[in-house]
Amino acid sequence: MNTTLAPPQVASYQQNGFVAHRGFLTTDEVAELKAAVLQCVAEMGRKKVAGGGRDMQEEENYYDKVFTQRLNLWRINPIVKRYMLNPDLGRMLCQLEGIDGMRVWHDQTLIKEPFGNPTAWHLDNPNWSFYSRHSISIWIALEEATLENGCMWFVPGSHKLARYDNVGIGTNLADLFKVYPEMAKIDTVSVPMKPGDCSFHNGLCAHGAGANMTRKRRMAMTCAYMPVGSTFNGQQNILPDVYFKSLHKGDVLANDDWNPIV
Ligand SMILES: O=C(O)CCC(=O)C(=O)O
Ligand SMILES: [Fe+2]
Repeated sequence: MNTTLAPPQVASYQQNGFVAHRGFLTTDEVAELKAAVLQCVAEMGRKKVAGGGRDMQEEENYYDKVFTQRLNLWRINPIVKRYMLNPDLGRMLCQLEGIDGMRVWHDQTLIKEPFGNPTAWHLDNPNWSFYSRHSISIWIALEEATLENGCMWFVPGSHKLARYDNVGIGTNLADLFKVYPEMAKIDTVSVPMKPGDCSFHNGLCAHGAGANMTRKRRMAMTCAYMPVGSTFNGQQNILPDVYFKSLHKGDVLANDDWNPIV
């Protein structure tokens, strides 16, 4: 695991809201993490959230054909946990966001299957149970991500324009730009990746991915992180029902079992 960021990478992240980090995992690490993720996917069947999260099932709708999405694998697999909760990764996240501590929000594998739908432009953080200008995700390519099979695209600087208005990930690629027309005036940037490369993106940076026009899947492992001290905003997202019902708006989300510090 190459957890050293060059100062220009940090500066670029803060300016653009995303940055690529090539060669994050070695070939052996990619093989280990990929096998663990595929094992989890096989165990979970159509269940989307592992380890006691909100009950969500995969269906046959448009969104479920954007990718095979399985969340919180870290809760059922020690190998996934070792990677996603790695303290050196935690230090990188804090360095990028310029803050002192991060908790896991949720991990997710996103497998854009052959001929999978595009991932509409969206913001991540407005979907989650806390609002923060310092939430961050890592997106690790476990297989090659290309322009043909749906690599990630970003709108540089959009994290500075975004509010917490939530348009979700719908079927129209560009619905986000109805809410933020100023973002549609910025040139977008694609980030094709080799296996083991990763990118980081801020939870308010606009991003999406193209369709998979190929007969091979595009497999990624991602994890989202929440700044220590973040407070509950009233949204359930993937929180377990019992925990969700126990929360009041404004409570600090500090459950070390559900959202451990990295
Ligand atoms: O993999 C994709 O197509 C989208 C990924 C994404 O939206 C994310 O990691 O936040
Ligand atoms: Fe996203």
